Amino acid sequence: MASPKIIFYTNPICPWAHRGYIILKELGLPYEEVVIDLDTPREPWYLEVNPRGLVPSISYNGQIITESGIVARFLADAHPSHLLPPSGPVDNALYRARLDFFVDAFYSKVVPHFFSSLRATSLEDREISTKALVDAVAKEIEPLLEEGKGPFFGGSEKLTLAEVLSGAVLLRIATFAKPEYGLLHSSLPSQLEKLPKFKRWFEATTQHESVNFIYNEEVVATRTKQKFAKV
Ligand SMILES: N[C@@H](CCC(=O)N[C@@H](CS)C(=O)NCC(=O)O)C(=O)O
Repeated sequence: MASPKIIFYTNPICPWAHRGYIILKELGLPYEEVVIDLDTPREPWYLEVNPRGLVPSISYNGQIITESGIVARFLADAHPSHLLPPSGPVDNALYRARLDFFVDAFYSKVVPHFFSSLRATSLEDREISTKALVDAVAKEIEPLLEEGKGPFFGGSEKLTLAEVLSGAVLLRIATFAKPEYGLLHSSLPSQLEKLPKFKRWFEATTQHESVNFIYNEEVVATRTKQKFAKV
């Protein structure tokens, strides 16, 4: 198949746009990058691309697709690869349902505690949300990961759509817990390390080049600090 013409409207500091960088790199698709300034009101031309004014969006052979999860799923479906099997037969459909459930568990059960922890204004509150985050990983994520096979979702040796969708948050957890940034409780990494399957998944994902090639932790941490200081 000839390469599609892809324009990627993005901003590298945005965790949702980060999903787009990961999947485009992993699929080896060429694209034109258009960085949208998030500090100023969106220009009218961009509101025509995405009336919500958010990044990411893509233009794929002239068709606009918005919302990071939908963009990622579309690209994975349009370009079959190790990231996601086609939807049939039933075993594939079942695998996709399991992957969707895993990503849902991560975002609905774990990530809210990550945000509570960032917003905590006292050490006590931060400790409470840190414990809640670790407990949620133990209850919701650890049992869904495979042992003894590849480190990625479903025991895959290669990256999957699950890591495309969660890698940006995993990188931020690793960064924000560093003492120099102090955005999360410094005991978080050592607590998470006690969960062996999560630890392996976390390390393999955050060390994967397609996940981290765009990530500038200093810029992201500084910006996040400013944002939460304002809040
Ligand atoms: N649900 C959207 C969220 C995207 C989003 O919130 N993007 C932020 C940057 S990280 C944005 O464009 N903000 C611009 C604004 O709110 O004005 C997605 O997954 O694509």
